[in-house]
Amino acid sequence: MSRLDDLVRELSGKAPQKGPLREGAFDGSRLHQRRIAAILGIVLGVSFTVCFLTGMLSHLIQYPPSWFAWPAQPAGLYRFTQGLHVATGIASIPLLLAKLWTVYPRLFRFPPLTSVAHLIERVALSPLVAGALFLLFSGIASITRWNPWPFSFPVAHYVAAWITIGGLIIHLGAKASVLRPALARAGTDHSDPAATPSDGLSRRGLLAVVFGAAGVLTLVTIGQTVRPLEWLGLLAPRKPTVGPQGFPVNKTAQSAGITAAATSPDYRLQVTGNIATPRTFTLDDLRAMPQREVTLPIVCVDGWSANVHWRGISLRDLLGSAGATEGATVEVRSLQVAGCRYCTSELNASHAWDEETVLALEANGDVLDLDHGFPVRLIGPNRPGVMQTKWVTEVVVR
Ligand SMILES: Nc1nc2c(c(=O)[nH]1)N[C@H]1C(S)=C(S)[C@@H](COP(=O)(O)O)O[C@H]1N2
Ligand SMILES: [Mo]
Repeated sequence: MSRLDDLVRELSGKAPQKGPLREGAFDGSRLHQRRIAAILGIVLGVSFTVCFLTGMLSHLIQYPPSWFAWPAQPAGLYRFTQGLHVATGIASIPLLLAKLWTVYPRLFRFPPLTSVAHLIERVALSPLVAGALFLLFSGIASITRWNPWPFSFPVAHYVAAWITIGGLIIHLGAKASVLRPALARAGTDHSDPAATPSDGLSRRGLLAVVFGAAGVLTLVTIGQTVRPLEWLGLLAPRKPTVGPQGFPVNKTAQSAGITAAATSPDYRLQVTGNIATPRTFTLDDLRAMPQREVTLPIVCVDGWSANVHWRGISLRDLLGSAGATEGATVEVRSLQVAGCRYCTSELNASHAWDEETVLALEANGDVLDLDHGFPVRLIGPNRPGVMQTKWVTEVVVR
């Protein structure tokens, strides 16, 4: 190993006398200092890990493997975890930028490589830095509904998350031994001479600015899911009370191409699949059935949520009266056939049979707006918005 290490050092050549690689090029700044890098690293590591875990959870809920079943209760859990996902992602932006700025002089250190272990550590930085930048950038693009890429956002975001967390684990392994000294002995770093100029931003000042920025960004966006802070949501992509019937619309009936089918007198709701006899209902049939009222939020994966009072047919009652076996899983299908990412959704047994899962005909006291899924939309507790299918026309029992 030491031969290899010698070779790596040899390849680095001689120390240059000029430019950022010369010795002491960054010695004048106390802000490019280990302690700052370590503190920012810890806070960023925590926010990234929370963001990663909540993101993986959201992925599991939307694409459940056989061993995973997300429960329908507690009803508001997904609202919390997804709010946290988007909030930690947003707060990570100033943290990441500050961290990169604090450590960038290290790219210019001489010799660039000192050992094989150092080489591996350096190489692992590229997936970490590139992955983190991509995750935050694509995430922000997505919640502001800007989709310029030729690839699928959820797939790319998911793959990048694994690459980034891999890079983070290697980085933590490499830095574990220097973390404690960096935190404990402020001022021993060679790039932190005692004789730093007394003007300019202090270390504490830098941290205050960075954490302050993260805090302010959180405050002016979190109102999209935390109702009491809605008035503060200057930069929130969505105002949860703005839209027909007092809540937002992502996909309009027109853009889904279902206006004619949804408003036609020929509209039917069918119950099919694993039941003795398939059943068909007109809208009048549905209105004549016993109605259930629930207050449940729409929780968009984009991080906004809106409380709505719904009224409609209990899915559980409908399944029961159609003779479905209790515990059967269900797929609901929309009238929408174009641009279909969310034209169907699966309900596991917990969601299909939960007391609060409803095929809604009304929202906030009025017949459903066409843009909210008229004549019938699915609404269930503890589900991502993407799984709350609008313009439902078929319930398939599995
Ligand atoms: N058929 C259909 N249902 C759908 C969608 C859709 O595009 N098509 N969008 C989903 C999304 S992303 C959310 S957040 C909820 C609420 O979306 P809305 O704001 O468009 O009503 O409905 C869901 N149901
Ligand atoms: Mo959504």
